[in-house]
Amino acid sequence: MPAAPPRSSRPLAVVPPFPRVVALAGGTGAAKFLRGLIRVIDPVGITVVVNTADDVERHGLLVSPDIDSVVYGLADVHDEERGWGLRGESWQGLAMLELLGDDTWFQLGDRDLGTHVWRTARRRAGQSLSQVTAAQTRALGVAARVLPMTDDPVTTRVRCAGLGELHFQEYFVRERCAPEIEAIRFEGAERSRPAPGVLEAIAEADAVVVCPSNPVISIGPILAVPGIREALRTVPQSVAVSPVVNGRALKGPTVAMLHHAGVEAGPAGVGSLYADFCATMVVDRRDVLSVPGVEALGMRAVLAETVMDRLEAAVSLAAVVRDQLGFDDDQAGLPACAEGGCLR
Ligand code: FO1
Repeated sequence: MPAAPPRSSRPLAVVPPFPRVVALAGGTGAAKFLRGLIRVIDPVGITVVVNTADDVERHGLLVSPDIDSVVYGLADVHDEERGWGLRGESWQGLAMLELLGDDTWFQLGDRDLGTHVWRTARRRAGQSLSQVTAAQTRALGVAARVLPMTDDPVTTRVRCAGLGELHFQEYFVRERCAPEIEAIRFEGAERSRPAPGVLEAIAEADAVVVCPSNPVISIGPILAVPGIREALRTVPQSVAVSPVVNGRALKGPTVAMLHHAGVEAGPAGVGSLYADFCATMVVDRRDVLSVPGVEALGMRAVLAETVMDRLEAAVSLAAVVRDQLGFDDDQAGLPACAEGGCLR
């Protein structure tokens, strides 16, 4: 009898029937875009790595605004019009806090307060932010994986003319982005470690997608966590969506922040912050004149409608991104009805 062939000690590679995508995300713009992405690419293969440098403690509660925007968006309970928090909110808790004399410039709705009470109890009982976030996504029926960029404390501090150094939320919400910015730093970033699963997800990813978030204060802190930027350079496919349209951001201080970072407040300026790990930039169709500037960075520029005023617009934009990554409908792992036909 011939001898049996030697058995390989290497496990068979199992290729999942959907693309593995890592999305880098801030708050409002990312939440809108991701609602589209999960309708054109199977959410089971999507890992969202979220900025946590905006996290803040209010009234003794731990608030993670960008994680909540992403999770609420994916769970379809986000208030799209306001850009943060939950739809159908009431504000009785905040009114009571005000009556009791607390500062209430950072508005927390009653249902949203439930999230922060729940998160704070678990964190104070010793669970990490990534453990709590995993439980949050499970409870809200979110199929995509949502990971904080780190479980370590990282805080964006903004030094403002005449006011000294402010917490990001003091600059953004309390001062309404009015003060002149002198300096921005991500306190704790250099000592932070990527949260469990972040580097593994990047190493296994077929593609990285940079959501249309503020490149300086939303994506910047993620890239400042040691190891993440280097890992992203090894991912085969990459697309970023420009958050700037016609020289303006749809929400927030993106333009002021880009000026502060010393780059042009347009797609080429955004691209210059990503060019070392990102091959393609989706540029708004109104910014056609910025295409040569993006291409001069060695990136491919693709024109599309990037304003997501309706869910259908987010789905169309996400489909452009999916096509640029080279995944067709079948490879995206979704049933034929998913794109366009099954919008909730
Ligand atoms: N943004 C505001 O402009 N005003 C607020 O009062 C406010 C409260 C708030 C509460 C919970 C939460 O998750 C987000 C909240 N945001 C508020 C948004 C948040 O400040 C920013 O969108 C992000 O930090 C930037 O991505």
